[in-house]
Amino acid sequence: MTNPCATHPQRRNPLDHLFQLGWKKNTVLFLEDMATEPHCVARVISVQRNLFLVSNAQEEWLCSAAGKLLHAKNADFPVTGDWVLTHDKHITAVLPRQNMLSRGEAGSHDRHSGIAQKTQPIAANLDTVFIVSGLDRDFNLRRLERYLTLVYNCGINPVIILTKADLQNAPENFQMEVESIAFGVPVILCSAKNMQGKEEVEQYIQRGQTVAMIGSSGAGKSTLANMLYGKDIQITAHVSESVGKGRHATTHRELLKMPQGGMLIDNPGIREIAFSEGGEGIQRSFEDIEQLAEYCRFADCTHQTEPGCAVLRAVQNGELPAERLESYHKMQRELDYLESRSTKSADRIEKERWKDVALRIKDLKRRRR
Ligand SMILES: Nc1nc2c(ncn2[C@@H]2O[C@H](COP(=O)(O)OP(=O)(O)OP(=O)(O)O)[C@@H](O)[C@H]2O)c(=O)[nH]1
Ligand SMILES: [Mg+2]
Ligand SMILES: [Zn+2]
Repeated sequence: MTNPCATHPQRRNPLDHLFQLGWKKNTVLFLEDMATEPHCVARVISVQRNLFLVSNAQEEWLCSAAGKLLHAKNADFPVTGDWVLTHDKHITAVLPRQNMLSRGEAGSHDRHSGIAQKTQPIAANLDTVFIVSGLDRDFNLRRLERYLTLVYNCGINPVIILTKADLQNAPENFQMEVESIAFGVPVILCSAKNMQGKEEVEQYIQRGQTVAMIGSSGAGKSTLANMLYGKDIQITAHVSESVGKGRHATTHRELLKMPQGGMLIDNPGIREIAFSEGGEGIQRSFEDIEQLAEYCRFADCTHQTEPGCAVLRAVQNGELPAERLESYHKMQRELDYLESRSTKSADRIEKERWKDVALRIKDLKRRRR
């Protein structure tokens, strides 16, 4: 396969087409300059080991990545959803990311803290993350709290999708329960059996938007992708409804171009939700506790044993479930640990990458003269 940008000079200005893949006009302005470069801007559709399937909305082709990117410590390794520069079937640079959904890598636990030591990127440049949870055994408010914190930590907007609504007589009760722990987050009831929720979900996958789905294995992510697409494009697992157990069906992630115009990323199920970096997530996902905390006697109250603690008082008089506060404390400990460990902020890494890309472009221009 040849590099489509090299063989079709008329396609060297693919920026217009890139809007079909979710390109944002003002994300990387200097790329207008790139139009005459022998480089091609493309989006990573799927990643398999060190091989990357990329698209410029006209063609798809496989790329390897320049050694520098593969050796770089995680941060520069191209992930699904990344915008990249390609040349001769090589990814030469990863463009600065708008955001990145990532989590702590399973099995990379620190023996003492029990906290993941490595970051596992899930996808980059997202407008929304669908947190998918089935209304079967999968349903768990504490787990949803963790997902919310994970997504907020990455600075992305969550939408909660409760699938398998057909398995419950009163799914609205579950919806209300979730709304009570997810302030201002849209909570949508869905069922693949009767297409419930399709229109509501569709508003998030319109042209220009990119969405990634996360959730446990068997939650119904691929089934949802199929329902939205209108035909079976993702493999799903068949599970017994009475048991409610799922097999891992989706093994690699992929960016799907949806008929609604947007891009949807299906992911394999997540077994454990470990955080990969500290952030503002906890304040966003526990707004109720944050609000109560304003009435604590001490400004730096940790809501554990302090006198005059408004949060503990709320637990005592039944306003705040004790499990929710426990969940908050546990996440707070994990995030505090991560914060203390990180030496370089995500901001700083991103700034360095910008500098690197700008230098490369300068260099290209100089050589052309
Ligand atoms: N009753 C009912 N079953 C559903 C619904 N959506 C999904 N399922 C079933 O749930 C099982 C798991 O669905 P998948 O879509 O494969 O789940 P997944 O989240 O993609 O799982 P992984 O790829 O392993 O992460 C399948 O057997 C589906 O038929 C639904 O709306 N109603
Ligand atoms: Mg799947
Ligand atoms: Zn307090």
